[in-house]
Amino acid sequence: APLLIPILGDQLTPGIASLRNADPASSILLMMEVADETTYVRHHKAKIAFILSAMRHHADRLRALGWTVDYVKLDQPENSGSFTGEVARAVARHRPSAIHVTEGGEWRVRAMLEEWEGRFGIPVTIHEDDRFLCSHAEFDAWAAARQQLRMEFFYRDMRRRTGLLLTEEGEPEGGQWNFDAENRKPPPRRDLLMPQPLRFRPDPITQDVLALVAARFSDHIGSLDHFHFAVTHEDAQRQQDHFLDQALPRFGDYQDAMLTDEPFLWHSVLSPYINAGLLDPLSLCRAVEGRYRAGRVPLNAAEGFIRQVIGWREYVRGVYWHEGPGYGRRNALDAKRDLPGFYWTGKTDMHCMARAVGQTIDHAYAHHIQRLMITGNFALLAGIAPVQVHVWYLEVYADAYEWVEMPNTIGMALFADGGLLGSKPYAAGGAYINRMSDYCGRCRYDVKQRLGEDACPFNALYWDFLARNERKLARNPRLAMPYRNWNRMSVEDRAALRKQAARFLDGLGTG
Ligand code: FAD
Ligand code: DLZ
Ligand code: SF4
Repeated sequence: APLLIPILGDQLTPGIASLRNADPASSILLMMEVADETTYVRHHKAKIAFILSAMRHHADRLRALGWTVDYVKLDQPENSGSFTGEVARAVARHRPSAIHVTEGGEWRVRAMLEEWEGRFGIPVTIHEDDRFLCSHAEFDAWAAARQQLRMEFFYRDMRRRTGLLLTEEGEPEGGQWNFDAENRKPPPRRDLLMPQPLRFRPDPITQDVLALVAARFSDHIGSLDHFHFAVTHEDAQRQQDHFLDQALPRFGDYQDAMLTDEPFLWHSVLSPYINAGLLDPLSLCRAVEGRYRAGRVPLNAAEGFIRQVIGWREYVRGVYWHEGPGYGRRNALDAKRDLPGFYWTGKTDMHCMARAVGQTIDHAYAHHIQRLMITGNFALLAGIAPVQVHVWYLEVYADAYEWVEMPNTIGMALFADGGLLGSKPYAAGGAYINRMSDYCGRCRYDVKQRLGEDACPFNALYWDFLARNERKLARNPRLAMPYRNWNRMSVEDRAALRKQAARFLDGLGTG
């Protein structure tokens, strides 16, 4: 009897753990397009199209490598609509002796896989996903040894472990672990020489998927008109090389910058490929280091990029699994407001929000500072219920899987975990947005005003956020200065700001 090996939609890596010791002659690989996965949240159309097309291309690649792949398409009439239902049908079809599978990327899927052995009555081996540098046990051991889980210390361990950007003596290149202070330049003026990610023309497989998604998920957010993703390993690799040549040299300088009409700037736009398994994160980091060693990119760019991947990416995954399935329900600041309707349409006269949401609808992409300091910051200041914000981020980005999205949203953007992930909330008024973008110059609001019809909403919201959460946040040493400024204001000024915020918040529609 054969071995049955289900390959999930974000496991599109030929060397995935469950395949490593398997024999192509006696194994059947199962790939499943299922309704449950396309609708457990209402994913952006382009996200669904990317995953399904990448799955179909990957199945062809696996066949070319000699594997037998049993592939279930979404619109097959017998399709049961769930992983467990499809594995049940495959068990009946192939009568396997055992199942091998690589662990899923979220608690929901983990629970399903753990139930299979009892349900099907054959041995089920769940392999750890070793495409990550840090195993569950290693992260737990790291976390157990300390009071606070700070990314910076975790990151240094990952640098030591990989040897990335270390001198021969084992010291950090450039004498410093972290060059973040050199990664905060405001944006330059927009010009035609700014790099753009490659755009890949849909082949017949992708065209089929685009038609399927357009017909079946017409009520999901997002446009398919701008679909540009790579859906094969080769094309993802092309985008990686393009990034290394064109954008990486200035990635460091402009990591936090935002420009109207430049959705991508010097970012890599590689996260969908890394997360689905089309690109290997460690090889990517070694290539980045190679560019630095060859004198082709400055240290602040190479270090900044590598920190995001072996630092932040590994760290948020560790936190997700370490904190357990209840992490997504945390709400340390007791935020209860409904998500405003313009998160779905981009229709708001706040230009920064309209642009960040608008490009999200068009491309299923926004870069980190847009996610954190525009849409995230607004949700934080306005006190939007964390679960609603989490579902939004999980739906709208092509790179979104719970293990990476949830800690970024619940922890980093919303401070809903009470400071486990970040030492203070990333709250900012209009001045920050104005410094890091060209948005405010095109906005109907005046970023310099705090009160009145034309005042930038972020300003009153910022002070209202501090006031509303004074009991919970005033003792945070990193907020001492803003609270001092707040308490220095006159009683009348404070009341006027709170009234301004209340009026704005009362006018937010949901939808
Ligand atoms: P670049 O700026 O080019 O960065 C390079 C790579 O570093 C990324 O491809 C990514 O793999 C990694 N990276 C950078 N920052 C982070 C981070 N904070 N956490 C994990 N990896 C990181 N990233 C996701 O991959 N999926 C998500 O669902 C997701 N949701 C987010 C939600 C919020 C509220 C916030 C604030 C951030 C979120 N991020 C998420 C992190 C980050 O914004 C994206 O990884 C990044 O914008 C992807 O674009 P890029 O590939 O151009 O990244
Ligand atoms: C996100 C997603 C979508 C939209 N569709 C599928 C699918 O049809 N089949 C599949 O195997 N996986 C899909 N995924 C990814 C899964 O929801 C899930 O996040 C991962 O498989 C868990 O590791
Ligand atoms: Fe955003 Fe305020 Fe600037 Fe308008 S003025 S773009 S609302 S920060």
